[in-house]
Amino acid sequence: MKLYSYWRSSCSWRVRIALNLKGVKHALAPIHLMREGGVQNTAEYREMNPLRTVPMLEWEEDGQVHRLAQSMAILAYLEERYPKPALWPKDPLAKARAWMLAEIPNSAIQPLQNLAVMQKVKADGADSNAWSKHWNERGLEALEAWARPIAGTFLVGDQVTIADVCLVPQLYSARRFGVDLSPFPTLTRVEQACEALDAFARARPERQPDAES
Ligand SMILES: N[C@@H](CCC(=O)N[C@@H](CS)C(=O)NCC(=O)O)C(=O)O
Repeated sequence: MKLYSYWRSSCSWRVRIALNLKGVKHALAPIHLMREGGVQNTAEYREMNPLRTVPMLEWEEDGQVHRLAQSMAILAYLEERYPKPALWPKDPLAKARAWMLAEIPNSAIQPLQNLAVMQKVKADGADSNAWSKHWNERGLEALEAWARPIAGTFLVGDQVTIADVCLVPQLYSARRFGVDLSPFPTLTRVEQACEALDAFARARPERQPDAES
């Protein structure tokens, strides 16, 4: 399998964690989101992924090339294909909770801090960093409040779930935007537990082949 990824992309990072946890052999194809207007915007990449985003997973099967974009769809596919360890709990309520918590970074924070959105906000004359910081704070407040009564070692009980996979990259982004994480003790405690796992550690931006200093 080949993962089109950018070292600092939080959505790529989610997929890197899942591939590591599930022990799926893969190669990384770095897509530089900033250089020369962004490789994601080239005709060649747009041909493969018209939304011009990473991550994108590519593999060959039965003589055909298959591609998937959108981190949540990729994670769901990996879950079906490589069920162990499961990232969605079996218990219906725990499963829905894990998905709910994952959706806060996925749909209430990351889309608003995405590079293309920040570029547009800046072009329209606003402070794009303050914009992203605001949406991170708002989303993380909600995530902390939902997680506090149900967290164990991880966000939903004592097993890593999809919620943790989305949490760790989001906290990294929040720090980049200058968010004070002290009001979110549950989130930072769970982050520490995740970072102690090799699969999470190996997925960190600075450990990627395209990492920059
Ligand atoms: N919902 C998508 C979002 C993908 C996305 O926005 N990726 C960012 C990096 S985290 C990107 O490629 N941005 C490129 C750009 O904005 O030009 C997913 O979960 O994969």
